[in-house]
Amino acid sequence: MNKKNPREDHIVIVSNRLPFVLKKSEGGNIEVGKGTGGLVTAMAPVLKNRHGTWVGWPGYVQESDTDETMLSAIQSAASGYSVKPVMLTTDEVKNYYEGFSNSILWPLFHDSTDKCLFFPEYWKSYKEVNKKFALTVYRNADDLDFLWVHDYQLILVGGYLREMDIGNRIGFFLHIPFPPIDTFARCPWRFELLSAMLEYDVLGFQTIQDKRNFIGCLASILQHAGIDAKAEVDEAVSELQFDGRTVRIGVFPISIDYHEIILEADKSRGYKGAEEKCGDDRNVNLLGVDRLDYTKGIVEKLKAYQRFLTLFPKLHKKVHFIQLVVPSRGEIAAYVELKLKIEQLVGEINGIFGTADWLPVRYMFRPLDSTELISLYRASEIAFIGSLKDGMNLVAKEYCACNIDEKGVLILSEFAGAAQQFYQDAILINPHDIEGTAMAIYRAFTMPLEERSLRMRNLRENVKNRDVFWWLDSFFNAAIVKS
Ligand code: ADQ
Repeated sequence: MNKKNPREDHIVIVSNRLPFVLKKSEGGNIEVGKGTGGLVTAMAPVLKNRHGTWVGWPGYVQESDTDETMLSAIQSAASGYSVKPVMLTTDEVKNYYEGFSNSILWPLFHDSTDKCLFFPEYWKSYKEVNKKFALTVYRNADDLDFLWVHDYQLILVGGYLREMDIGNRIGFFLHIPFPPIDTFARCPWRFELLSAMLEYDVLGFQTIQDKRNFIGCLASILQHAGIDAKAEVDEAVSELQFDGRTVRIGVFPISIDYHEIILEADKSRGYKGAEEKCGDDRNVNLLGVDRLDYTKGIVEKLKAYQRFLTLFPKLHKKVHFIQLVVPSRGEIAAYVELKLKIEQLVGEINGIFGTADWLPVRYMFRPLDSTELISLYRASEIAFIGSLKDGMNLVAKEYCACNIDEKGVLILSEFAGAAQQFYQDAILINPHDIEGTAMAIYRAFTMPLEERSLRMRNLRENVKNRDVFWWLDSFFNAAIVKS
């Protein structure tokens, strides 16, 4: 039976992390910082606009049941909505978060099965923590709230809510790609994960390819188990019948708060970026902004840049590659190794090509505040995005929005979800093709101003027309039952 339509001005968002991080300093003081990452960037303006409740983990391990100071700091960090923290123990962080979420689902969904550690204790903890999140939602939701669960860490929450017999409509949005059957089928818990996804009323994916992969997996895995779960891929929002309910499956490419970011970008007009000259006389900042992650292709970008410097010695000193990396998942071995590899390559490139007055790569490993980040977007003539696999990639959208002068160039991996939206106006690259990517940097560098402006104007128009509120409305429209 389909549930009552939710009110649109009150949402319960359920995500692994709350949109800020709390830490206890050595002196015992509580520090509240802004969370980073794409989900927070996208969802923070949504709750500011619609109000509601955010259920999530505040990012620290609970020391005692009565950590009241921490709990009140959590609530005061949120403005315009209420916060319901889900506390995790050290074991849960290890097994549910670092384990099942980030050492099974993350690599599995990003074509990196060599990094998957299919440990049963991870699965056990994943189930327990998902149940914990569901219980927090159950205790805090009103009848007409729309319950909106986010991302791969919480796939089972919808199913647990159904077991608790909750009457609300429940949606799920997957921020990362959904893998093809050959990859997904390797997961020992494939059947449980897929069936759990069908417990939602509406399922959202970033791209048509993700939706196609999901429907392909349903057809293969569930139908082999004797469950009829057929859906057409080509419908804008496909429907399938499962357990007496209708499940809607749609594609909703996530976006940014375009108007908010251009207001900020406008303020940073005074920032002196690289000088604008013509042809080979230009001085150009090539900018990379990524979370530390092997899926972002940072190593491949550095190799391509190294190749570019080898191929075009005349352009030395004219190009400055600024690579920002925001720390992420530092407890997981693959991320520690990646950081070392990046630092080694940066050192190698600067050692080989650098001079007393030119550092070919400027590397920063820290989160930047939004003013600094936006200034860098504005001051960079080329954005360089080389994801090996990426759900969407909001950096591409942020860069275009901030490019108020409309002279910048977007180099974008064809394996980022954003490429399906920007393929006509970005320079698309295959990040595995180091030679081709080096040539793409050259092409961006030498692109005539007229062509750059035309492409960037189109890109910005695209982001403006499909901002985060457009995304929200599209998802909501699919969630509502039309009588
Ligand atoms: P992420 O993998 O985190 O998101 P992305 O979409 O690029 O990837 O978002 C990164 C966010 O972090 C951006 O808003 C960016 O501004 C910010 N950021 C990056 N480096 C930073 C730095 N040094 N300092 C400050 N901020 C920094 C996941 C999926 C994506 C999907 C989003 C949203 O992996 O594919 O686009 O969710 O659905």
